[in-house]
Amino acid sequence: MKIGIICHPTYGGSGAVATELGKALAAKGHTVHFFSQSIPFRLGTFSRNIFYHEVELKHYPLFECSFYSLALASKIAEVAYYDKLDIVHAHYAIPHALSAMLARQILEDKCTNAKCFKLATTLHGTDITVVGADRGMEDVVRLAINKSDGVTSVSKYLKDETVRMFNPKKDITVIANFVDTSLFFRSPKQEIREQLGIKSEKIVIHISNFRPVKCIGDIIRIFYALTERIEATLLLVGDGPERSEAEILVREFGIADKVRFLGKLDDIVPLLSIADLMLMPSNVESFGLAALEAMACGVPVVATMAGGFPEFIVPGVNGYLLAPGDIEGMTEKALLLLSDHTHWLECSKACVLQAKQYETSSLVEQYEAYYTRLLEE
Ligand code: GMT
Repeated sequence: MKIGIICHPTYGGSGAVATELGKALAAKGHTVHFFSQSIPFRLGTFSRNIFYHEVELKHYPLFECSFYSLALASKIAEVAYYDKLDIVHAHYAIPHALSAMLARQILEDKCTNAKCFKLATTLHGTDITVVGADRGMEDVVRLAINKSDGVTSVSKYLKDETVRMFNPKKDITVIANFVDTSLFFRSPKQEIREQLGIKSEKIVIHISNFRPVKCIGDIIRIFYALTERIEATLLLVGDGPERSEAEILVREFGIADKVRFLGKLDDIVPLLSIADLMLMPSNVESFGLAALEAMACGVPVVATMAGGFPEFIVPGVNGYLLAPGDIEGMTEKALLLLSDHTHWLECSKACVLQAKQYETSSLVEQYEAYYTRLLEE
């Protein structure tokens, strides 16, 4: 198949899933064209089957905006026409699905096949729960959903939310996030601890784009409570709007020497491999890819009951789930995992087993079957 993938290039789950999907499809012999504003952060490879089309932003003096969606539509139309794309797969409903719709209209008179390409849209979460919930954006998100030939969501939770909020015309297929366990596995290296200046203390980790939904303040509060009982270091990987607030809180609590802001690192396996616990106190999380990747590396996760977490985190077996904002509850479960090594070991093994249920190869097969269905319709 010839597949176009539109994704956000920035540090975040939807870009990661789209890019890993495209790489896996290319490895299976499909031709994959990526469309993005800049090179997706996980692409980092080249192959005869992978093409990358940077969408160039035009700045005109008269306008304050840069018309990304329009430039993207022109680019998709051009590539779809000349490279004869079968499928265009938009990751994140807006603006990506809308740009693909426009590309189809551009091609209307040129294509022998009325639709040129089939449009698949994957809903990742905040396109529905945050942007879609904004009354000013609701109708365009609904249009993006209803005009796609097929819509998938990354969890059952997100499917239910989408049905509740938008009552879409077509059924939504759930295809979960995935992890490549041949790359994400526990392989602890002493030198990583040494490089970070960490001795024998426990390591707590969080990875995200520090958006308000991630509740970074709660992570600092939980970690502060932990340090009153045990020796620990907190590794914060990623960056984003809540970073400054987090730093202020860390200073106020007097724990700056125990908290490391590491920035947007691509290679997270070495850090996950030395981590004892991941904290994910999000108040909205459609799936939680970072948690799945941590589990593949044997790291139990203390998360919230929000969104998709309950679909793969089983309390007491491979992690714990508490209500959003329940700092005390999350601290207590974190302490339980960090102070009872036998329990930690059992959870860690269960995490690895659970992650194998979300192996890249099997989820990529689901996407291939999905594309085939769309093409046959
Ligand atoms: O918030 C993020 O981590 C980024 C966000 C995105 O839109 O890129 O991630 C969303 O998509 C991921 C991949 O499907 C999911 O694993 C995340 O749970 C989801 N984030 C939220 O729902 C907040």
